[in-house]
Amino acid sequence: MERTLILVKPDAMQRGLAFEVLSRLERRGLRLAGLRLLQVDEAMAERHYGEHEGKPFFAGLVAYIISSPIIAAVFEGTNAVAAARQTIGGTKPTEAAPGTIRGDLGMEIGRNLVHGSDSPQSAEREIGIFFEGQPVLDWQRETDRWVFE
Ligand code: IDP
Ligand code: MG
Repeated sequence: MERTLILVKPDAMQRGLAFEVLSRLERRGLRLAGLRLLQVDEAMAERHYGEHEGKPFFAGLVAYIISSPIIAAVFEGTNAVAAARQTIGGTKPTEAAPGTIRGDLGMEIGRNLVHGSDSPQSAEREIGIFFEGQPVLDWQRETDRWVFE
């Protein structure tokens, strides 16, 4: 089944919203397959956000993501990447739809609470960064047939 990499970013950690973020994704129907609390270092941040290197916000983005511990999670399900990004909402919280994590809980693009992979290929790359040598489980829930057709 498709997997996506979710990060609960430092602002959500600091604001006590970590499980609010994870809970919304879990309640959507996505199945948790991996979970870690970790401190990202600069090298890991630059690897994860490599596509944004050279952009004016890159230094601030790296500083933000290493500014406190974060939670990395792997969620899976049918179209997990698209489902998670829909629940997360648009990058800019003031333009994100109400009912989304960013639309309900965020104010600024540089404090937008959560990361979700943008494609299955990105998910695979990002899971490799955050779960290298760490367990990601294959399991079934009794309720899966009520969520996935
Ligand atoms: P995404 O997180 O919705 O996929 P991306 O365009 O991949 O958005 O950007 C990655 C992250 O970089 C965003 O979530 C946000 O934290 C930060 N970011 C993107 N654009 C800006 C900007 O213009 N100013 C400040 N931070 C930005
Ligand atoms: Mg992105």
